[in-house]
Amino acid sequence: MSDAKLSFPPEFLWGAATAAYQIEGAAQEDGRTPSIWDTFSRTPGKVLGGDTGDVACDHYHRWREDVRLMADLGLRTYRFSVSWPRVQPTGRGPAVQRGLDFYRELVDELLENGIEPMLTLYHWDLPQELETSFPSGDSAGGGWPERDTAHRFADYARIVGEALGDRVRMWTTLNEPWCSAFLGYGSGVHAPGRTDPAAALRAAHHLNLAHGLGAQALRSVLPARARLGISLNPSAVRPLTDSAADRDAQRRIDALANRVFSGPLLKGAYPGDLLTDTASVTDWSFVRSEDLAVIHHPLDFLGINYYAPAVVSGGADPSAPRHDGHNSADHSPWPAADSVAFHRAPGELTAMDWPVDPSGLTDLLLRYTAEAPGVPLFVTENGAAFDDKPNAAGQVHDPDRIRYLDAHLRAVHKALEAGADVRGYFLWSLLDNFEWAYGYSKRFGAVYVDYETQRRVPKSSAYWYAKAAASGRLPDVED
Ligand code: GBH
Repeated sequence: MSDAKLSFPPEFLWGAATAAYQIEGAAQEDGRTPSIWDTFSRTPGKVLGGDTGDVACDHYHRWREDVRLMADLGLRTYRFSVSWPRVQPTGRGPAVQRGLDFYRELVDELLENGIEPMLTLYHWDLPQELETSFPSGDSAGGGWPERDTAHRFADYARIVGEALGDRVRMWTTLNEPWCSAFLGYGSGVHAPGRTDPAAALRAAHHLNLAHGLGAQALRSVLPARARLGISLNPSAVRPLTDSAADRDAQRRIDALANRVFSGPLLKGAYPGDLLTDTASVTDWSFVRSEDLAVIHHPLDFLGINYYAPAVVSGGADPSAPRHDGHNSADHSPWPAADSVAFHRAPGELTAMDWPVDPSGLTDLLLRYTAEAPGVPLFVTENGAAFDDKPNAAGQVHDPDRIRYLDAHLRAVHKALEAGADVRGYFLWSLLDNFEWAYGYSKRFGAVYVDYETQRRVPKSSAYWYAKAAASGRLPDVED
């Protein structure tokens, strides 16, 4: 692997990412109310080990130290999310000044250290009240299946935009709406844990609408220099064989994973095959024709989150056990796709049992270069969990993660060479943190967190990445 060191454009932004519920803790401080993840993590059996985000990395109190860490590592950008229930408890009505001040102080500290903030408005922590109490009664519950939630999101976007628009340039509305819709309301492995395929599709549409209404609200309050995007987790989905059945399975999952978002966002329409594939589940009458123009809002950039590819085949026995990465779930996250079987892609496995295959990242960057011509791309998340442990000297050596990062940055470089306009890369994650349904059992950080003492220990991958950020070239990978 010690061929010519690959170099990246000088203005390439080297960053790291986190999300509010995964790191902040302080769940009940300064007027914050519960989000759907507080409720879900308190529901027995939903999160491994009964873990919650109550304390997490205690970032709410240690943010200065964490910014110093980023500065020491030479990061040029930091992607974080705002906790909706910290800023607008219950998701309706006036903002809590203290909540906004927390993010303002964080942003100022970043800027003072020369680190450009990228702010995500929604990384899955919906105020519980919006899930529980909902006005129209036209769906079986509240939350994202309910149209009103998209309007509540736009109000919240305006609040944060007004408060921080003078200092934050890069804004993203949603993180991975696929997960919110299909893991939250379909398979039920994420909050709020509902398992209703029709609700999942309604949620997907109302998340799209929230993005569009949120983007309009932001444009009305942000200065012209602001840049506005969304982070998707498109699936690099491949057919197991070249058979017609497997290629059709690929098409079907591509519609449910990718085109359900990119269709309205980039073309102003849902794909016809998605509507027919899912006709047994819903008639899509919740989509109003005027919604599509709202969602089809010009993006200043598109964020791609990538971890691993998927391999599918068709013609499966719908009653056979599934292997789609949600083995403990009784319910599929893929509406009307019971005939699709998921297979383990080849490659070394991470601690999540996800295969290491960087080629999917190159493929996706080139695909979205073609589908969103002229729209700059960011890799807004990429990284891996491994079984990291401090050695006797207290250091954490993680050569697997260095190899993973090196391989995926090479995949980004390959896309750059082939013409993709990739402006930056955010390592997931800055810190070990609350890994959703897996609690604290999975460590994605470049920095190790001792949850007993809250001590942060940069892993060897953090030093490797710091060298890359400083030089714009990939350092050697030693095993
Ligand atoms: C991201 O989610 C999140 O944004 C972040 O908060 C999280 O900590 C991080 O990644 C690590 O998990 O074919 O059903 O098996 C990524 C979630 C992981 C969801 C891969 C889809 C495989 C799809 N995605 N998963 S499936």
